Amino acid sequence: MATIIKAANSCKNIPWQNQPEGNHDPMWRYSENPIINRNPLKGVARIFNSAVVPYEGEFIGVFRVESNSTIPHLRVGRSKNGIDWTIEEKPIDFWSEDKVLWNPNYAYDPRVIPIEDFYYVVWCTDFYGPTVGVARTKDFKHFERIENAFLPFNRNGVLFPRRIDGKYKLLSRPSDSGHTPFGDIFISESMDMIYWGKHRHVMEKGGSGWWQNLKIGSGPSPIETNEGWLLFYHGVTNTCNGFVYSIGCAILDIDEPSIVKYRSKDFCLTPERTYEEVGFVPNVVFPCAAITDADSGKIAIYYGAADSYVALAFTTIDIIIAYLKENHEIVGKDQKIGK
Ligand code: BMA
Repeated sequence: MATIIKAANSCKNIPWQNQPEGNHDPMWRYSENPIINRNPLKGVARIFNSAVVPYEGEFIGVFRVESNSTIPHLRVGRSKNGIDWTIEEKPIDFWSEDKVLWNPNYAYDPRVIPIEDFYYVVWCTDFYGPTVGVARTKDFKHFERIENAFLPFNRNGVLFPRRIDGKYKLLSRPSDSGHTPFGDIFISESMDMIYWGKHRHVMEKGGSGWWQNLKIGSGPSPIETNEGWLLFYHGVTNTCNGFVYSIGCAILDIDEPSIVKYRSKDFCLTPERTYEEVGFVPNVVFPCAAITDADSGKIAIYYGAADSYVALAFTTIDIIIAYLKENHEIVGKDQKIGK
């Protein structure tokens, strides 16, 4: 049975390059990477780990920006083709429900997820240490911040693009307050995006390979397919030279996503290009967004490279699912509802 991406996720003008001749990798890079270079704006040192969605026939995104202070904040960016970006001059202002400015002290690793009438932004925010911040917008001009999803410390909050059994679902990776040397992916649910509970374990670090033996964290919002939810995630290993971040993928059960159906034994993409291996933090590929075209099965993945650049990689639903099934392994209790 061919794998089908659900039709809701159709972007006809998805940024795209065919798989290069002779390339048999599960993902291939855009030949003109990185798409956002260093010092892209006055006073901005780096933009990376950013989230992009199709919007009104073009593209819009929330970008992780580090100005010369090196404190990360979020800005809106716009693009006609998903490749050439204009980033706003100012950080996003977040407003509370009662219209008071409620800006985070720092903000990083955003994901943007359209659900029903809103685009939700989830990011790592400061709340006496890192946790998952949540806001929503309709027009990318006014952002209403709602309650933080969790107590500290937590990161890599990623919403599913629709309710499951009537509930919003949020993946996260409980952590410590620093450069966490551990971490599994968990899932929580909510009726209202405010109160989160019924927490379950989804996936643990580890496996037979080393690339994901230290910690793992969700990447883009899961993609709905007839096989289940396709989740791209980052897997981290520790080396003499520090952490190395690679990209892996998994399929989660469509109705009970705490159950992992398939999980890649080997990475899909690992730092190999200079812009991934050399930068503010070397050896990092960190996916935050995926755009899909249901008709053609094309998938474009936006990832941060070396905490310095935004880069783009491609795959198709057939190629990634074939890779996943050939390279599948069960780790620990991944196939159980993680109670
Ligand atoms: C993680 C996050 C990411 C970053 C990665 C590598 O803890 O902070 O934003 O890309 O470390 O530095």
